[in-house]
Amino acid sequence: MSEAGARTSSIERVRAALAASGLALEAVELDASTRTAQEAADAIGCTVSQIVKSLVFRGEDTGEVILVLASGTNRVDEKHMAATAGEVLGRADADFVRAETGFAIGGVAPVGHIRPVKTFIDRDLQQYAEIWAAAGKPNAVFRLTPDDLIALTKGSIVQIC
Ligand code: 5CA
Repeated sequence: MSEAGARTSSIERVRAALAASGLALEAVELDASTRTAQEAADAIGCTVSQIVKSLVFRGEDTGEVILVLASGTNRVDEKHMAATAGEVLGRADADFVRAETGFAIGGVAPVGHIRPVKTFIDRDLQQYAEIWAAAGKPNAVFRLTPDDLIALTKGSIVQIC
């Protein structure tokens, strides 16, 4: 992890990114676990589809980190995403995720990464008035709209499966 990443906690990085966006978005810490999409939906009282899963991949040709923001019930079709990304996306392990994003699995947020990350957004998220994403800790989330997600991440909207 970089010096800056080591000094700032994961949730603080998310809060700083939300504040810098100028959008009225707030990370909240819940009493219950939000470590998985199902747990997050149960704790929030929304559907699993409204949870934004932040899935980290490693481009097999470039070694580049790629973030796929997926609706909680969708599974990335790896062949399809390879065509979209222009290279095969390999699964990232927990150590790679932490080293490259500054987040531990279960708390990977769409924003507040320790360095900029190429981002794809699941178009299925567009249908919801509100969605929820992880905020850097396994019990922290924030509510946003699909338009907020695009504005925050500058991600490309794609079909992921
Ligand atoms: N906090 C919730 C959403 S609010 C959350 O982080 N959900 S998640 O779906 O984005 O994160 C869990 C995901 O991490 C799993 O879907 C899985 O793709 C990935 N994951 C879980 N365990 C591992 C592991 N050991 N190595 C790599 N990826 C993992």
